[in-house]
Amino acid sequence: MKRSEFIKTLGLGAVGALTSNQLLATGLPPVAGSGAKPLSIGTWPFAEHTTRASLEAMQKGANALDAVELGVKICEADPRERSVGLGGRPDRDGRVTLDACIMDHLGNIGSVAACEHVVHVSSLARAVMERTPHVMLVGDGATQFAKEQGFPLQNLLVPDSEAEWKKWLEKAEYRPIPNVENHDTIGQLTLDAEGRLAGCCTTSGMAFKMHGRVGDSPIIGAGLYVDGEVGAATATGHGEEVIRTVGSFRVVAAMKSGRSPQQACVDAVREIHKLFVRRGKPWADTQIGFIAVSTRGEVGGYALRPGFSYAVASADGVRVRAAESMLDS
Ligand code: SD4
Repeated sequence: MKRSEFIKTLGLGAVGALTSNQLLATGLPPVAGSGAKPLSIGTWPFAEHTTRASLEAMQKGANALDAVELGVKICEADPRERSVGLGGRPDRDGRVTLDACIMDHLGNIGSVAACEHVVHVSSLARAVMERTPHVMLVGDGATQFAKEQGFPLQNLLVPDSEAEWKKWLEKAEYRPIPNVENHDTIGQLTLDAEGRLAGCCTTSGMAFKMHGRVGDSPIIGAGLYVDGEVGAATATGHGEEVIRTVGSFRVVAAMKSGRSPQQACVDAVREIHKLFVRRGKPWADTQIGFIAVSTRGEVGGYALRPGFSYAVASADGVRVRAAESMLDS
């Protein structure tokens, strides 16, 4: 099935299928004086489709939060995307555990980590944000909450991912692969017509990780950060390194002190590299990428090594850009 057909089966690509109430039920006050056009930016080439869907939704009046959730859900539901949602690669015990978080421009946050059996962990993270007094639920507690909230529970391990895991088991040396080949976490940021920002990050994390391992993606400040007065950032790649440096917060903090989104992403990658050097750790197999957007709609993206790309969807069209990198290979 072609991706466009797949999106249609989800009923997500056709934004027109959403009721105007769904699109306009923002519940969020607009930011006064903003003239920003809707824009969305997301990690990796598959974000071409998800950012387009988010942009179209915002062009029809959706707010940034609804639009970002709508976009990443396309990726979560696609079994061909092997690092996100349904079809995600399992941990070393063969269990698919997902991480996700979501944040709006007011500082509302929700997150789930090491969550099993739920495809749309982005929506579950949003439910944590909107329907609990907490900001993060993990493991069985997250799945239990999903059940209580009426989320369907299902097996997320698809045959291709299972076969890959079984092949990996033949050698069974415990070396989870950070990112060079097994990438594809989706981190997406949206800026709506009213100047509101939102972001969401969702992943099955590092392939063949230890059961219970949590990466940066569900951790606010690490995998995602949104400051409604400044900008937003999200990360992909070797989560342990992004957590160590509080990566996405670092990017937004740099933007707050006057750096452009591009400069701020560069700074964050350099800092990670500096800590590798300082700790005497090898970085040959690792990859880290950041993307960022300012409230003015400027965007940036940068990676440790070549191969990272991101999509930008705006009134100018939808484009996948190869990110510049610190290293040559
Ligand atoms: C993690 N940052 O779990 C995620 C993995 C990732 O692209 O981004 N892959 O560490």
